[in-house]
Amino acid sequence: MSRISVRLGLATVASAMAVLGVSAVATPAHAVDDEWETLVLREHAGYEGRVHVLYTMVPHDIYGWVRVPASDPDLSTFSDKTSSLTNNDRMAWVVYDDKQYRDRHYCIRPGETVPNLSSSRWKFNDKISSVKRLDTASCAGYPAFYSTS
Ligand SMILES: [Ca+2]
Repeated sequence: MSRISVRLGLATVASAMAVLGVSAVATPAHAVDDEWETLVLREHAGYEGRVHVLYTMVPHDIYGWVRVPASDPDLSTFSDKTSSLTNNDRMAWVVYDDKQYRDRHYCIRPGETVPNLSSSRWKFNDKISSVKRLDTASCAGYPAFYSTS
């Protein structure tokens, strides 16, 4: 049920973007159907291991229920477990070391992926305990995993 709804929703978004002359964000080749349109956390480096996808289900007039990307102030059982991540969403996300969006943090933009959080660039392996969706595609001043220049 949800998979069909998500596909239809994406088609609608893609059509709207085409009308507006906006090109869709390229989806990484390793993404699978269940990982569309949201932030995907993986237990191991290289996008392996258990998957934790950030979304919530909301009622929809036509499709019944649809999946919508959603922040999480407490990753609970997936806290301190993430070793790689991918942003398949249209908006940027900020990942935090502590719950309730606190402590050290990094921003990941739409279409970006981080294959190994243990890299000396970030030293963020098994740290992420909360994740916040921004209302912009840019990092809006938050420190980013990758420089844009
Ligand atoms: Ca943590």
